[in-house]
Parts: sequence; structure tokens; C-alpha cells
Amino acid sequence: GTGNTRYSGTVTLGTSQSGSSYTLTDAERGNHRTYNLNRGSSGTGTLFSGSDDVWGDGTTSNLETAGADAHYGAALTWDYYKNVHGRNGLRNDGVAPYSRVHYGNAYVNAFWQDACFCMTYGDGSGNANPLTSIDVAAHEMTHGLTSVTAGLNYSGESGGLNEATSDIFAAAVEFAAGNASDVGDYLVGEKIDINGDGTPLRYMDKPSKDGSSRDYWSSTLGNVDVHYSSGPANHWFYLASEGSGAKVVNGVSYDSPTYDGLPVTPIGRAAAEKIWFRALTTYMTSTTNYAAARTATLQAAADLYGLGSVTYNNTANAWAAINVGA
Ligand code: ASN
Ligand code: ZN
Repeated sequence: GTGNTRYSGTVTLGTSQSGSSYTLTDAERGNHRTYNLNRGSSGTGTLFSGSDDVWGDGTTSNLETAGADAHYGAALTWDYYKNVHGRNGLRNDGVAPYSRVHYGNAYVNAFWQDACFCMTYGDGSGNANPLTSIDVAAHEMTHGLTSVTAGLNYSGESGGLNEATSDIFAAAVEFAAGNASDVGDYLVGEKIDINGDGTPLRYMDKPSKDGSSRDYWSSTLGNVDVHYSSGPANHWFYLASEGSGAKVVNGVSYDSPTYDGLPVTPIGRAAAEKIWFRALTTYMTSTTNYAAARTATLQAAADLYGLGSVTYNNTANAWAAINVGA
């Protein structure tokens, strides 16, 4: 089918035909389905269905539009894990979670739930800014991956690493998508205007730009909200991917500082993604803290690129740059 999204332009959607109508059921991606809660807050509402296989018109007054965005974001995330990491669904069992949009009234959040194995999206302030951008969808779906792999506890330092994992792969999915209307960046939620002034929710090059996130590890990191203690790990990912200092990527300017003022030479985003994915799925556990995350990524880097390789050494340097050392 064809989706006329709010954030990603006109896209192709995986749909299914049943009788004379179509539904948002993606048979090529584990039967991922997208439901319309129509401002309800429980159950699944109704599965999006229609006679023309064209979904939404790019405006939020059309209730199909948020459905098209959410369906597309889940498809991109599915494709990313399959194509880049060889994972067939979050549980590697070929079965997709499902998505629910139009949750509540002017609800300004989105969330993952283990109990339903599903993602849910509010319509945002004034019901006009649905939380259905590519990066938000990838962030929420990645909570499902973390839950069935490392299982990082959602508090303290492990909670920050859980949040960072969702932000890291949100950026990775957005880059991999190559969507002209929503290009890849190291910002989170830049499309949903959650602050009402055009600024993103989070910045990975210098997390403190949001006014709350931490740039570096410290002994008090575990006491702050998980969406702020994610900062140093998001910063690690940026530094490992792009290096320190000023840089422009896809037209967005970054300027990433380091704890000790020493420069970081990048390993590249593709390597940083592979290292974090292997660390998450092979070495991290529910109680992994920042020091243990460093060890996990170094084990992953040794597996993938060799102990003492340039990539291994620069992975370690990116940790030192956020004040996590040997
Ligand atoms: N949108 C938030 C998140 O995924 C919801 C929450 O606080 N868990 O992190
Ligand atoms: Zn989250």
C-alpha cells in the first residue's frame, strides 16, 4: 500500500487484503499490525482497514496518517535488525509486536509494554503532533529488544543504558532508512516538536544541551532519571561513530566535547552499531552498569575486530572521553 505520512513523506507500506478491503497487516514483517485506539486507552481498538490501500493524507485530521507513520517506523526497525544484525524480529522468532496509535487525548508520549508485546503512541499536544516519527518508533520497539536480551533494569545506571540503547538504535534506524523527509541524525525526536519550539528531545553529541541530560559518567549518575542518565552512553555512541569536535552530518552541525579534552578518533557508525548490538545481546545483563557496559563493548569489539585493533582501541578511547576508564 501507500502511506501519506506526517513525518516521512509518501512511503510504501506492507498491507494485506481481506475480501474487498485492505488492513495494516505487514505479512512480510512478522504480521506487524497497526491499530486505531481512537483516543481510548485499553485494548486494541480497531485494526486499520480501508478499501483503497492508501493510508492517510499527511495531516493529523486524517486518523490514518498517524497509523501510516507508526506502521512505517515499525517496518524500518524490523528491516534494520534483519538486514544489519541478522535478527528475525525482536525475539528472533519471526513474530512482530503490534502498534497502537491515537492513545488517549492529547497524550504527549509513546511507550513499549512487555505485557502486550506492543508499542503505543499518543497524539501529542493538541492532538496535533503524534509521537510517531521514525526515531520514536525505533526507540520504543528497541525497548522490546532490550527486554528480551540484556533485560537491563529500568532504574539506576542500567536504566540509563536501557534508554541509551533505544536512542542509539533510533538514530541507527533513521540513518538506515535513508528517508528524504526525515534524514538520519544524532538527535532524538526532532520531528515531533515536543518542546513546541522546534528543538529535539535529546542530543547525542552533547546531551546536556537538553538542559537535563548528563554528558559524562559520575558517581551520582545512577540517581538521575533514566532519560538523563542515558546521556553519557548516547555521547559514547556519537563519539565512537563520528569522533570529537565540530562536524556536520546530513546538514546538522554537531560539536562533541570530551571529559579530558583529548580527541577521539571515530570507528564509524556501522562499527559502533555492531559493537553495541553484540554487547547488548551477548554480554550485558539486567544489572550491567557503565563500567560493565564498557567491558561488554570491548569484548564485542575484540570478537568483531580483534583485541588491540584500531577499532578496539578507539572504542576504549570513546569510553575514556565520557569518564569511564579501566
Ligand atoms: N517514551 C518513554 C520511553 O520510551 C516512555 C517511558 O518513560 N518509559 O522511554
Ligand atoms: Zn525509552
